[in-house]
Amino acid sequence: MSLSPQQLAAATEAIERHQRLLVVPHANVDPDGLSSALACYSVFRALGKDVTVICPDTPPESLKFLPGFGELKQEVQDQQQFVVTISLDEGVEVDQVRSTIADRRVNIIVVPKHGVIRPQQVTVAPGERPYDLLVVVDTADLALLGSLARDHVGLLSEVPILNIDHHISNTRFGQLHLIDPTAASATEVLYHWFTQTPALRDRITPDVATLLLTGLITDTRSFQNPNTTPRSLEVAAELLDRGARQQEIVQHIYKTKPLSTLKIWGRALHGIQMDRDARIVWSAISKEDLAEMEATSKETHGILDELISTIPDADVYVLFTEKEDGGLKASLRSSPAIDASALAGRTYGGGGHPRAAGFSVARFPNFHLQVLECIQTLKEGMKEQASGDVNSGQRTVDSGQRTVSGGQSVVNVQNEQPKNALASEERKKPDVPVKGPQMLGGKDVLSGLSLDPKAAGGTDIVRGFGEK
Ligand SMILES: [Mn+2]
Repeated sequence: MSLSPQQLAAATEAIERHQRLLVVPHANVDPDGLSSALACYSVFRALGKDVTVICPDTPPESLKFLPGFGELKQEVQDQQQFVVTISLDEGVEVDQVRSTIADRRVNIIVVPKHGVIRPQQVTVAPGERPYDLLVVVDTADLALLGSLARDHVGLLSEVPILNIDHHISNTRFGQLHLIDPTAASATEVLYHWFTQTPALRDRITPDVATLLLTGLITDTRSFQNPNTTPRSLEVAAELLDRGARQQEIVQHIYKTKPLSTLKIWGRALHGIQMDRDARIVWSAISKEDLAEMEATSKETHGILDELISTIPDADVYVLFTEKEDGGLKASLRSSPAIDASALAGRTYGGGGHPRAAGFSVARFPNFHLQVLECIQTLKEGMKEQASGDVNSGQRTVDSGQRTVSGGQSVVNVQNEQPKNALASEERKKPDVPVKGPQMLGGKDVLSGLSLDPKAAGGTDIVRGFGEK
């Protein structure tokens, strides 16, 4: 599915008709979301619009190189405006306007030069909102805007929304849609729109091209993911032609990782466990690991994709992270054999997408024991799915230890949007390239990672944890 000329024209017309634009990506922003937002910022500004671009969280340091990064605001200014209007009679001029606030009363004092102002000439009405159009990018569901969605319900419901996305799971919120699930990134959708529209085509400066290419490179993992289409490669080539600075992107995204991130990745890779019979691979990062490596739980982002590409011979991949403020976050990826979203939902009330999902556990006495319990539960869930017995085994929450925080899991889900792997699934391609062990020279994959294969063999799990 691609975008119709009518959809593109409607989006362009919306931009032309409105003046005060607010551009937002999803919370837990990723490079595609941020690049899309900044590309919109740049292009709409060039059209003479007043544009505010929001990054709902602290933007990652690694993305500081993105053109326009300094323009990002974190807070939406959306205070109510209340307007008192006085319609003046012919010939009446105003000499002074003053206001006082006292005893919880606001008094507006209008002194006419001559003539009279009568009460019936006064009207009151809510003023205009600071924004007249919202452009939401790379966001499958409004809830994924996080605090912005919670704190600005009025804004989201009253101001028209242009929804630009490439997730097949997009809920089609808003009044105008540019949603193309066959696009590898939100920036690819933007590229299509901009190049098909004469008024926007010339606005693709080398800076904008760099932004668009950043989203494309990161959402395809440098064109490694199966969501990479001939079209994405063409778009990349055209962006290079338009002056996109590919080396700058690669340098900043892939070749500059803080030491803390490398250390925490090392810890996660070293701690890989695998149950060969159950075909599940996992690793766990505790609060102590994070503190020791001076890393944050956000730095574990990306480890799972690394796990999948290095250990292809499993059905479920899980990364458990103990969060700084307590609680556990589990991120799941799966082969086509397992529906990760159903698995996360049935076991721990989480959710996500068929191939990428997540869940949270709010409280537990011991992180590592909780991880083992989760693995056991997930294995049971996998068995149920394999046997097609999807209606039994709904887990009951025992003794209140395990509570799933709704808000947290919503945020997780965005994290777990596969880089549009879903769109490729539509095209009936396998998401994870089927690589047999022979591709690793017939050697045990785990020994290839210089891990003790015994400790990772599934039987020695507890001992593995006991060492920590
Ligand atoms: Mn994206």
